[in-house]
Amino acid sequence: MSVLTAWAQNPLRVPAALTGPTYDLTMAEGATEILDGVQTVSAGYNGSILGPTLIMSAGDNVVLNVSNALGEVTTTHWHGMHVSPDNDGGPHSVIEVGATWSPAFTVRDTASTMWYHPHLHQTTNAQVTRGLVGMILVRDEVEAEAGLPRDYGVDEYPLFLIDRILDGNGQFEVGALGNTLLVNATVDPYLEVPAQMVRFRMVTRVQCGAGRRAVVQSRGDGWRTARGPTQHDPVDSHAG
Ligand SMILES: [Cu+2]
Repeated sequence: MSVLTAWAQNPLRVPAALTGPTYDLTMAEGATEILDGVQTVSAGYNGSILGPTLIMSAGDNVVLNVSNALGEVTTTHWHGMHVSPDNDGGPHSVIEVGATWSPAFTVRDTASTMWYHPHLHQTTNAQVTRGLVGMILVRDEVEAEAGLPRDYGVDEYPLFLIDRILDGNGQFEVGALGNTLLVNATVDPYLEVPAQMVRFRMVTRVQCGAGRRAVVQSRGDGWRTARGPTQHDPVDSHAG
């Protein structure tokens, strides 16, 4: 139909959703076909790459059981969440090999888009690079009444827009500037969506938008923008 259609070849990976109050996550290594016919050593929560989207509601009392089957020590940090230091999974909350860490807390955040990832000194970058990232969506009554799409996987999708270095053998390499743009660990992705407003929850570390589409941003770093939703000019996505 268009240049974009010819360019986008792979169905977007859409992480499964988990709802609470108990969330079971197992971190493990795996292999993922990112480039055609190549198995890339990767790691994920409950799968070979990425992690399920954790859907929470403000005020929920949640328990997260994080099991470490990675074969190396790690942590899991709830990036952006308002939780006590004991529960936030920073470098001090080490999960030993084979152990399970079970923080429990009340969700104090209002509606927001956040993410989770390992946060251990020295190894954060390597573990995140292999794919250990997942999204957290907090819902509340204000968001429910805002009329935004909120049917996860139907008209609401998480998008991790992250560049990665893939070496000559198609393996992840830790580094600052990637040579491959991945959306949910998918190269050249496409997504079939219903003919209506669709809501993308984005976590990105690259300058990028969603193809040639106008982007309406209603949150910045997990929070509502001060002036309400802002209309951005259409932007192109580029690899690297
Ligand atoms: Cu973080």
